[in-house]
Amino acid sequence: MAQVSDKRLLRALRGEVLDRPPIWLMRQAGRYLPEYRETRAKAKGFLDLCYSPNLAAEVTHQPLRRFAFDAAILFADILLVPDALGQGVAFKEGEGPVLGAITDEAGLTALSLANVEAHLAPVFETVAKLSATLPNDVALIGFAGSPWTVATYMVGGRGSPDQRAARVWAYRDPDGFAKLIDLVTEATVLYLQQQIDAGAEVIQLFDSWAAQLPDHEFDCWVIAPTAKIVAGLNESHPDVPIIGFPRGAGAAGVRYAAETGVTAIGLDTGTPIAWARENLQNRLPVQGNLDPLTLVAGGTALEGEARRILTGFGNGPHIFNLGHGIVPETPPENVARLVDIVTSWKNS
Ligand code: 1CP
Repeated sequence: MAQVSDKRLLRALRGEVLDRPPIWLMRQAGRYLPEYRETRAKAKGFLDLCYSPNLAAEVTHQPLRRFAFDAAILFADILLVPDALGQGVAFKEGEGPVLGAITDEAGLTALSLANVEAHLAPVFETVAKLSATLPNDVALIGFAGSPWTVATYMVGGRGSPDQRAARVWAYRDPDGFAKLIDLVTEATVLYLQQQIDAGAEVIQLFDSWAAQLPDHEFDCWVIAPTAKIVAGLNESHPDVPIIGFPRGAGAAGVRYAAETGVTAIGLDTGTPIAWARENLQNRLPVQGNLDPLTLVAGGTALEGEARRILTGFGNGPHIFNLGHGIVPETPPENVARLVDIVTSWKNS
């Protein structure tokens, strides 16, 4: 039988209320660290960095050398899945990701599951390296984008403020759009199973663009595919906890928590603490939800908000994190200050 881990993140995910919550931060590796920018300059491009196990493992380690985080998150990107499906993804300097947009069912013929696992093999190698080299008390988080969020990039061809292209296709031709979602769902299950086999101890599903969907769309494109991924992973790897992050879901987060089967739910910056305590934390562990911009501001704003979250969620299972990723202009010393506040906290 698998041994029960006493790593702080895993204890919180089992529902334990701890003396202080575990802490890790979304995008804890990245452009706000000078050593990341240095490693990044050595790679040919961003994708090359993701597909080079030595470099990807190095940037995953970098924040842990500076800060006492309780977890490391694999360095990769949610858009590796469309790349592995054959869509062709490029990261242009200063512009973000660019993909050859697929806007109707005919476009799906360009995609195939056949090469997904072989294409993503370097990522599994990164996970294996991390699993062998991380400190004993640090949990290793693997991740993927959720199918809806990944599809918004596949259909739009780039990031967009309102995910218009995917939403229009989903309304115009729900059956065709469902085929795209099913394909991404299947690829994601394979991808995450192999991350776990290589040593990932926790999985996070990023649904960064889950806001703005009406009830029926939220059920079809956010809840249903997430539930399929959770069921697939539970079947092959029943002991691995899954954190779902449906950013911007608001009150629909209650249905998401009840119906997807996720172990824990990530809360964005705008989620009111008292509401989340009563509607979510009473049923499952919650993660979040410090505004990443308090980390840019620092000082009393950072300390006040961090303490408000620690106090607000201190009586139930909680993982300290941001409500969205660290932004590049964050001073690293503010991250050090935050980790200090959280790791010296004692719940009363
Ligand atoms: O040039 C660079 O160095 C690129 C910056 C960068 C980084 C550091 C990108 C491009 N991706 C990443 C890494 C990354 N992306 C991680 C690594 C682990 C960590 O957290 O430390 C993770 C988990 C992601 C996930 C990701 N990628 C998401 C979901 C989380 C979120 O922030 O909402 C999304 C939406 C992406 C797409 C993406 N990757 C990169 C860019 C510029 C974008 C587009 C964002 C947008 O549309 O606004």
